[in-house]
Amino acid sequence: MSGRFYITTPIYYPSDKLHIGHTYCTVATDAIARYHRLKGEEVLFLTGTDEHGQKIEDKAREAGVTPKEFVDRIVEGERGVKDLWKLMDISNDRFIRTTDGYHVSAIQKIFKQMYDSGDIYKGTYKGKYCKPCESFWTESQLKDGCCPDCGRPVQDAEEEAYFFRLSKYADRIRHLLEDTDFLEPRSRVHEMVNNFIKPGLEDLCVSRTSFTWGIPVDFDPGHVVYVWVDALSNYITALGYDNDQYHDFDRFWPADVHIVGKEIVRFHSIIWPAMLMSLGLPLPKKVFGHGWLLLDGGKMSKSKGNVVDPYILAEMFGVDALRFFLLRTFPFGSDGNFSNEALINTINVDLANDLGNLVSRTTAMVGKYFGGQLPAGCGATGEERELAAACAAPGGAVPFLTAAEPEKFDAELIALAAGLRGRYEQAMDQYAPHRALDEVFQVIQRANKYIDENAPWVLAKDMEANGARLAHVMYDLLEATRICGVLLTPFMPGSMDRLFAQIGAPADCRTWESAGTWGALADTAAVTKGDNLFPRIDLDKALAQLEAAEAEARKAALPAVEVEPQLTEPVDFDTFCKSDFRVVKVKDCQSVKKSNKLLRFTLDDGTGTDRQILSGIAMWYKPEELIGKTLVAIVNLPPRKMMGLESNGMLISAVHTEHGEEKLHLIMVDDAIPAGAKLC
Ligand code: ME8
Repeated sequence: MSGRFYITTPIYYPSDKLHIGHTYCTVATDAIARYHRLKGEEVLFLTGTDEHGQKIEDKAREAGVTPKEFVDRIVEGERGVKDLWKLMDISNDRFIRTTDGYHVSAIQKIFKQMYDSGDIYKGTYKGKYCKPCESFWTESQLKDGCCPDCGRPVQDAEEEAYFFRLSKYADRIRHLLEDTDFLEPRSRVHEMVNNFIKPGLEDLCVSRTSFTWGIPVDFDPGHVVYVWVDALSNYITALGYDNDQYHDFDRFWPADVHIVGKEIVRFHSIIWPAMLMSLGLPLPKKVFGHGWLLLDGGKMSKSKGNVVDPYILAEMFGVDALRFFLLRTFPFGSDGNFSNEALINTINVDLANDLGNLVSRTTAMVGKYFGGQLPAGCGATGEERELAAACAAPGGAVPFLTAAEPEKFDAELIALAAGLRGRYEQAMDQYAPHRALDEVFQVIQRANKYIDENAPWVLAKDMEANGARLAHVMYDLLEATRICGVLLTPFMPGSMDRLFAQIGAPADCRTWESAGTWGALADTAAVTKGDNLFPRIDLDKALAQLEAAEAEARKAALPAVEVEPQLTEPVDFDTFCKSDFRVVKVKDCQSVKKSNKLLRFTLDDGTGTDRQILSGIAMWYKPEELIGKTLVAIVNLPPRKMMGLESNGMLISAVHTEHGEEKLHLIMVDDAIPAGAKLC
């Protein structure tokens, strides 16, 4: 198998930390890229970050840094985009940042090329702009007066701008969408044609003058290139189009597939092909629009406060378990509801129970009954190899199985496992990783059933009579496990390495070729029972831990120390002097019944009569630790009743916020200062 495969993810906005929804898209693309590498293809997998636009300019201003400093922190900084992809074992070959110099100058050339050919012209933009989506809309495209993508309010916009003649390409785009399989799943084609093409494609505003954080139009200072023209072009600039940074354009363009989320299908299936047509370049072979991961039925977004942190999940459950869950659970083209419970259940059922048990039972039995090595000659028979070859042949159906038990069990397992690669390939080629995984798990489940059918522990009771049969059963289990392991590698690369080590599968038994061959594993392979590949997770305990970890992370994301801003309104000196601050000594301090806030102080204020003050500080101090302390109080406030008790004055404390949590410190002064001393 050979050939080239160029696959891309969308390039991410580094305006906030990435969440599990972004991770879903990149993990899916990674599994598809790894699948093509497994098949022996030369793969170029591109991802990156889309760093321009008003949203980022605004966020940087809020954070008090330059836009470049802002994006640098999110892309390159600790737990940033690059760190996340490393953690998730993403095997991208290239990472583009749209602030990279070569991309910036290439965009200027691309823009000029379209201008020179007459496809970009100058006009006046009047319309609606959705700032969070960085999208322009016409009145008729709005949904209830709001952005049709995110539902947020839009702003009026009018300015001199450049336009791209999108309307000119309407017919060709319609043909591309309706008459080819350029865009999948098919349901997205109807969406595009009905919502955008049929109402009439209007020319697209492709420059802005109201902000500066973008790629300047070099022949007209003051204009910056519309962020989507800049972003979409990453797929060709990262190959070296119009730049000398890379030299892969001729080898890898057109792309085999752009994997994108459903809300950006419009940009990829209408605007991007039109831009390429204008540049006279071939079109990508496919755009696949996957669904969203939803939380409680809504799209994940930071603004809704329901972000699920992939770092926390990967650290708690393991990177491979998380990767697997995302692709096993949600049909790739549709939306799916994410929940921590579903994640844990999938790990327990599929990975710990089905796969984990198969591996640990098999390796343990080979250890127990054969000292970790099966006898030579126990492997696949000639007949079995023939059966497997018939099932593995393209379009090969399972022949009618005539064998009697127990050979019937062998034949069924072999037939199912031998045909697996073909079924898996078909699903992967249709961008249905969930179906590919389903096929693998049918074999895993069949293998577990095969253990019960053969009851090796019964065979082992009489090794002299049954030893050869038992060895053959063990071999079949190892071989079925190996084939599943090869096909699971694109999904869980790290764990499959460990699996192969346990079943003694060398490099040539981990290949695509070998996944289609029953009997590739040597019958005398050295088998070792290692640690459980996927330990079972206690649901309740893990949910509580997750909640605590998420609360901790939320807290850590808040500023370390915050103090209230100082008042700027002046107070005249005489007014200030009317406040009477005195040193007081705590004679007694008690909690107040039925209140978890108040403490009741009995104070010596130097007058000879005890003063009672109630203070809402029970959260920070225990009453007994305050007895004998020297504090400061304002003593000329009018009396106030709290919980039926009178308070005469107020104790003075300092307050600030630490990681979102309010902290309070009573002002304590030198014990040598006598009660009643006035503060001035
Ligand atoms: O759109 N479920 O960047 P982005 C599934 N910069 N996928 C999700 C998701 C969710 N809950 N949330 C986000 C952009 N995504 C542009 C792309 S490409 C030239 C420019 C997906 O960071 C989303 O659908 O907002 C998109 O495909 C990707 O994450 C990046 O989103």
